[in-house]
Amino acid sequence: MKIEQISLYHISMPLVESFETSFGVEEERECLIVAIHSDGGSGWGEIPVSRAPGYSYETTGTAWHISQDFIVPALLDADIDSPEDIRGLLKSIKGHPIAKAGYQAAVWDLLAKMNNLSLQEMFGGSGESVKVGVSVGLQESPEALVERVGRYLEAGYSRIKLKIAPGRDTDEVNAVCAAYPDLMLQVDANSAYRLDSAESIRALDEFGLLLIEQPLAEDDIADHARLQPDLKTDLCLDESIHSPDHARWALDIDACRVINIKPARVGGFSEAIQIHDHCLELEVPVWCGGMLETGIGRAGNLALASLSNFKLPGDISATERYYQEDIVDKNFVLNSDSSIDVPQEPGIGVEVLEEKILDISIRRDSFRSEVQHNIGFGL
Ligand code: OSB
Ligand code: MG
Repeated sequence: MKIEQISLYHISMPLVESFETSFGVEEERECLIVAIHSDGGSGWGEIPVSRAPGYSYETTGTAWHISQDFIVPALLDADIDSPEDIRGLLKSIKGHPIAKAGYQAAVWDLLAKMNNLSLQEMFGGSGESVKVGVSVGLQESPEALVERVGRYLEAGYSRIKLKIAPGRDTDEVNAVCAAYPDLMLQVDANSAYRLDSAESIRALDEFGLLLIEQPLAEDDIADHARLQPDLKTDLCLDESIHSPDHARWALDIDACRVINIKPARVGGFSEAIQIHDHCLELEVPVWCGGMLETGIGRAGNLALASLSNFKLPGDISATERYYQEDIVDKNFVLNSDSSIDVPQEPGIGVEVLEEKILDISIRRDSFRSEVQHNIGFGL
């Protein structure tokens, strides 16, 4: 299959409510959407970056640059038989795993559709639905947080993740635990603490949390390895894991006992499956994280989360938790057992609403290779 054309869209979607974390507040979700066109059809992928480099150094700006100047030229006119080929073609481009993952995702979608298989079948997953939870942003006060959590429980979520930050941690967790003692609860610090200022992380050890996600810096697997032995609670790494190698290194030095797999953060679904398989072998549970993806990215995350070692509920919530209107034809809805159905149609399993994408595009471009046909150069 030859890659004939690549379309790139920078879109902006209003979130149903603002999402505050230790690195900032988001009201509008900006990301890039990729379409890869070949004679066999089109495949769609998402690059779930943000406008600002709060969670990752990759932003809509860096992803556009690395796409336009390096990724797209490397892929146009390439002959592709498998998503692995994309990895080979992009090997010489350093870093930028989230950008690369969008192209790999589009190729997975395209190849799956050509083979009439769902992504779940392509990945080797199983089951009709996957267990999910919800990630709750920082709130004004512990009381407001208890109220917000209560509404998510009413909506049917059985696992709650609280965002924490220095000074907005123990009182908040205490209040939620007092209000809902049997809740499956975990917290996510998004790298906001340092080893020498992690007293509240140690204090959180008394609450019987499912896990504590990324308390220390992204580039500090070593200090996570110092912290983990002092805690009963499992540490889980998110930002620190950018590749299968990072997962292996982190587990080699016992920096965590759980891994949050976000296929985009680790460079693509192939890398995500590799990490899953490595963890399965070591009996380390994994779960599927999220980055406020649109329906395009979330469809793939659902398929991935149906692999057997995704033992904990994913951050893959219903469409209405994120967006009033999505860019795919179906909304993901929460089932009564706190699960969401895995799409079963070919490829990502949902139809992309291209008109809608055009409506909300801030910038778009379409690339074709300019092949210099042999026309004799005028001789
Ligand atoms: O750290 O897991 C995170 C959202 C954007 C970037 C990073 C994170 C998150 C979330 C929300 O926690 C997950 C989701 O529901 O998509
Ligand atoms: Mg996280």
